[in-house]
Amino acid sequence: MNYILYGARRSGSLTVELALAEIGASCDIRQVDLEGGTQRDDAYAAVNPQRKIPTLITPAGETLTESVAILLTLDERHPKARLLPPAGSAERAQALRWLLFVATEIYPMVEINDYPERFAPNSVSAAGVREVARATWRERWLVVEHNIAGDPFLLQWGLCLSDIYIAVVSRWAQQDAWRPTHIPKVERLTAAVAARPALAAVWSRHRPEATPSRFD
Ligand SMILES: N[C@@H](CCC(=O)N[C@@H](CS)C(=O)NCC(=O)O)C(=O)O
Repeated sequence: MNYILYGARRSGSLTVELALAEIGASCDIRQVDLEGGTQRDDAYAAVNPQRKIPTLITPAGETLTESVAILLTLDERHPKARLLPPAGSAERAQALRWLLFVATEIYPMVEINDYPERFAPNSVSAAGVREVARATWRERWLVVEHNIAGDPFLLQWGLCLSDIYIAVVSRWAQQDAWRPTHIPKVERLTAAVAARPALAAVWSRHRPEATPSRFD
């Protein structure tokens, strides 16, 4: 049986799809219509109680949620793919440090950007809440930018899961005009992820051109 990935174009499920491509594992994609809000349906909540994507069903039938948990599980189960530096190494510690920074400090801003009304009490404007999220977003990406130690990847060690995560998440929140001048290392890293032979086909399926969606 293949992996089954619940996801949507350009969304967080792309991190998992890219990791599976790097592993060389095939997966069946089940599209979730974020624009139509089907992730909120009870049928999908039975798959992922948080009503978000990604969700990965393993060949053994286990349900995995939370993008970082999924990626770390894939690394454990496919050691030959070298998705992270070796356990116990200084490089792995840095890879985990920045993977978790993006997952916990930056990724949550995108929910505020995409759905500001969820975070705006009655008297507060949703547009104002979104602006705060975008300012925080930019500030935190600068922290990542200044800690990219490799060229083009995060670490001199070479591509790891943190690069895939940085490439996918950095495209969001409508910051296309800001990124090239402020976070050029993130841009170079993303271009290298997109051009990697094992990943290029998946990347260009999600981002064939610059057609923005509400979730970019
Ligand atoms: N902590 C979760 C966050 C997942 C997440 O926010 N996914 C977004 C798509 S990138 C989503 O499903 N949004 C739909 C919603 O919030 O209704 C993870 O890392 O998997």
